[in-house]
Parts: sequence; C-alpha cells; structure tokens
Amino acid sequence: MIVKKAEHVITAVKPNQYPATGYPEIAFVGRSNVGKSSIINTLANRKNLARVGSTPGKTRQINFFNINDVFFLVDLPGYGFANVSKDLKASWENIIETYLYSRKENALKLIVLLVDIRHSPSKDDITMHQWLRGFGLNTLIIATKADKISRSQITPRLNDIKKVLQLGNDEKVIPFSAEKRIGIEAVWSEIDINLERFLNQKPETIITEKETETE
Ligand SMILES: Nc1nc2c(ncn2[C@@H]2O[C@H](COP(=O)(O)OP(=O)(O)OP(=O)(O)O)[C@@H](O)[C@H]2O)c(=O)[nH]1
Ligand SMILES: [Mg+2]
Repeated sequence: MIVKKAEHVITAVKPNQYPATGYPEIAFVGRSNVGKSSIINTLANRKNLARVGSTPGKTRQINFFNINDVFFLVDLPGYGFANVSKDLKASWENIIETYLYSRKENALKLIVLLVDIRHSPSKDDITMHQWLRGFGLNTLIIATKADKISRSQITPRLNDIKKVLQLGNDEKVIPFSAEKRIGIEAVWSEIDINLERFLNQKPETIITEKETETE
C-alpha cells in the first residue's frame, strides 16, 4: 500500500462522534502500551500521526485516521492497564466495547489484535480474542516489539502465542517491530486483502475525487 494521504480526522468517544463517511475501518486493539499507536504511525509512514507514549494509557479515546480517502485506521484505547481507577478503567472498556458493537456489522472490516511478542497473551488478551471470534470479525494477530528478542526466539514465541490463543493451523501471528520496521509488508498485505474483499477492487486502484480534480 502506498500511503499518499494520512490524516487525523477526529477524536471520538461516542458513536455519534464517529465519522459518517462510510469508509471501511481497520481497528487496532490490545493491552495498553503494546504498540497500537506506534504500528499506525509505522504503517502510515508518519512519525507523529498517532500519539505514542512511554507510560501506558496514552490513548484514552478513539482516533480515526483517513488513509488515501479510501479507509480509516482506527486507534483504540488500550485495556488491562492496572494503575488506573476502577471508574477510568470501566470508561475505557466501555469506549472499546461500544465501538466494536456499533461498527461490527458494517464499517469494521478487520480487527488487528496486538500482543507483546515477549509475553504469553494475558487473560484480557484471551478474553478479547474469544470475544472477537464470537462476533465473527476478521481478526489479524500481530506480535509487537519483535526487536526486543533475538531472531532465534521469534518462532518459539509465536508458537507460544498461537498455543495460548488456541489458534487453528491456518491462523497466523505476524511478528512486527515499529522500531526496526519489521513486518510492514506482511501487515499491509493482510489489510489489502480484507479491503479488496469489501471494495471489490484493489484499494490502490481507487482514484479519489480530490486526485482527479488536481490532475
Ligand atoms: N522497542 C520497541 N518499542 C516499541 C515498539 N512499538 C512501540 N514501542 C514503545 O512502546 C511504548 C508504547 O507504544 P504505544 O504505541 O504508545 O502503545 P499503545 O498500545 O498505543 O499504548 P496506549 O495508547 O497506552 O494503549 C512506547 O514507548 C513505544 O515507543 C517496537 O516495535 N519496539
Ligand atoms: Mg496508543
């Protein structure tokens, strides 16, 4: 995917604040600090499109990023962050849940579930994965921060993640690193496949009105 345009459109909490453009959406879920905002920046090839933070809980609302006037990458708040009050935790979980419920039937074409390659998926990860499965959503699992382990550890770590999430033989986990730019092509290719299925054409072949105007 060649990203010609990547633009923050809106920060939203409630469904009536979500964009009404009707573009398909690819959303990123996972524990706080796992690298959701970082992967969006890396895929979009922009440094500061989504806000990245060293302290967990950086993204507290939903951010929609317009890619090429064709689809949205959606950055969701993280779950499983222990050091927040019960009320705040409930509010984030509610934001994630509300988004998934209101978008699952139409706009949401792919959910990307991120897990840290260094650790076995947490209880929250397992719950989230089962939940997404139950919804019947297309789910792509990505193991982040692959630069933090040695090459020889990658396959055993991926196997552990597959085992804990009880993945079938045809379900893959893609190793990724925003830091070392590992796995970008593999992730784009999965996103493209899902968009193509929905758009009935390769996303890159879509020429937007704005482009034709300037030509
Ligand atoms: N080494 C390494 N660090 C990474 C990678 N991806 C993200 N990080 C770091 O991990 C921290 C969290 O990254 P974010 O992208 O903000 O994580 P997030 O999932 O959006 O976090 P919340 O918004 O809190 O849910 C930051 O310090 C990033 O620099 C990676 O591939 N490799
Ligand atoms: Mg974030």
